[in-house]
Amino acid sequence: MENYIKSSISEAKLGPVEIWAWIEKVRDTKSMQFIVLKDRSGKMQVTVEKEKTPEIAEVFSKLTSDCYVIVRGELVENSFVKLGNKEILPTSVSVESYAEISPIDSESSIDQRLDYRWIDLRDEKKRLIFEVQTALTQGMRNYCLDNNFIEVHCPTTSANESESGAGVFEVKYFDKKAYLIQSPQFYKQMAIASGFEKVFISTPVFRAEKSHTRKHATEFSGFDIEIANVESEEDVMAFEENMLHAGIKLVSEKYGEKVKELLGVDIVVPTLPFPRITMKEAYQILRDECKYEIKDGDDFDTQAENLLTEYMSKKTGHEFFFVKNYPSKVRAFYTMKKDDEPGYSKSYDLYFKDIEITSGAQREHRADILANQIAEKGIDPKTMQKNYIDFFKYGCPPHGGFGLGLDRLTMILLNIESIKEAMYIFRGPDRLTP
Ligand code: AMO
Repeated sequence: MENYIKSSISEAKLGPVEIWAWIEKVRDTKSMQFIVLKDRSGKMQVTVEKEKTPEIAEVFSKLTSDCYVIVRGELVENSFVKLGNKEILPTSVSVESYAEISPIDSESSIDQRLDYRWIDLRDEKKRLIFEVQTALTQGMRNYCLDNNFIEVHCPTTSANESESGAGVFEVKYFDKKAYLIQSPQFYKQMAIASGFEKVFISTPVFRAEKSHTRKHATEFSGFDIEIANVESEEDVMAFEENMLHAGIKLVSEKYGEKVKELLGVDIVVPTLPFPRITMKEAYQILRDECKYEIKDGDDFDTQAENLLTEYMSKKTGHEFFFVKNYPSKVRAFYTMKKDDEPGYSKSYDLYFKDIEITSGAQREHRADILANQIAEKGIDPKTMQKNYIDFFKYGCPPHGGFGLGLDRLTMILLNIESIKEAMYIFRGPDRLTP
């Protein structure tokens, strides 16, 4: 009885092997069969001489692409085999799963492909997106851990909305109404009031917005940070640019070459610091350089954003830039106002190429001022007393933080056309499956 060594395709050694793999294709000729197996690590040929092993040939003759098999046999060298100059001469094959003909192919539309996302993802180019995302979060996470951060896990339900303006999903919570979190905003600020000083949260975030754009999803992955003892938004921005640098550097080291080869994209590790402009400077640039009419105090619309990002990219040659000190009226109630510039706040957004990937700010940590700011936004502060404003009534350090959209970051980093392809499973206004 031969002792077959179970291994992945790339690790298989010459001699008796056992390979668990997908069938990529079967080529059946009169006297021979050539089968290509594939797993995550690579591809390998199985060669069957029909006359020698008719019972094995019989099994393979019924198999099509995407069946899943366990093949045992002898891995031998053969310089005629294009695929790695090796082949398996099988002694047995067991079919673990038969596959019907795939309902999608390379011509299918993105929405057809998303209907069968698990098949769509079998492509190594698609898998690479998630290998990159894993390295990206590993790099960012390591940066947080090296800086003594605590990771906290929080509920995705809440009694309140935290981001006025962004839509919220209501859920039935026994006899009460609850919301799915639009951001872990309250929970991360609570950690600061708990004395945790530096926290990060990786969590699903929900937005009930009927937007059909390349950058909107109704549920996405938030990577959120909150830091105590910040003196302004600048401390938060400095942390973020370093964290992103660490994440992208790891991606470049681990996957730079593969991304170039398979996706044709250069992973550019950004230089530090990232360029910064204030919102007032942005108004000036839009009016003077881009000939775009915008009033002080207004938020950007899409056209303003496009013009500004194009200008900044030309001017700085950098793929990232911060816009800081937004008018208070366009920012959430938790944002600290600027003392020295009435009407403006200690807030920022970070752009990566033409897409906003982060919002951040120093927060208002004084309970009475916070309650006033909530009222100014037309919300009754009593509705947020117990589960938010009270966090700041019993002592709380000054603090700030940011929310980073991981899917948008992945999309821009890999030059992917739509967020639908940058996230593992997309959720949008018309999609709740798979
Ligand atoms: P904001 O609402 O700007 O800020 O969200 C933070 C980041 O989340 C991503 N994002 C989205 N990604 C995909 N689809 C969407 N519909 C979507 N909406 C937002 C973006 C965005 O920059 N609480 C604050 C953050 C903070 O101040 O800490 C917040 O949620 O990348």
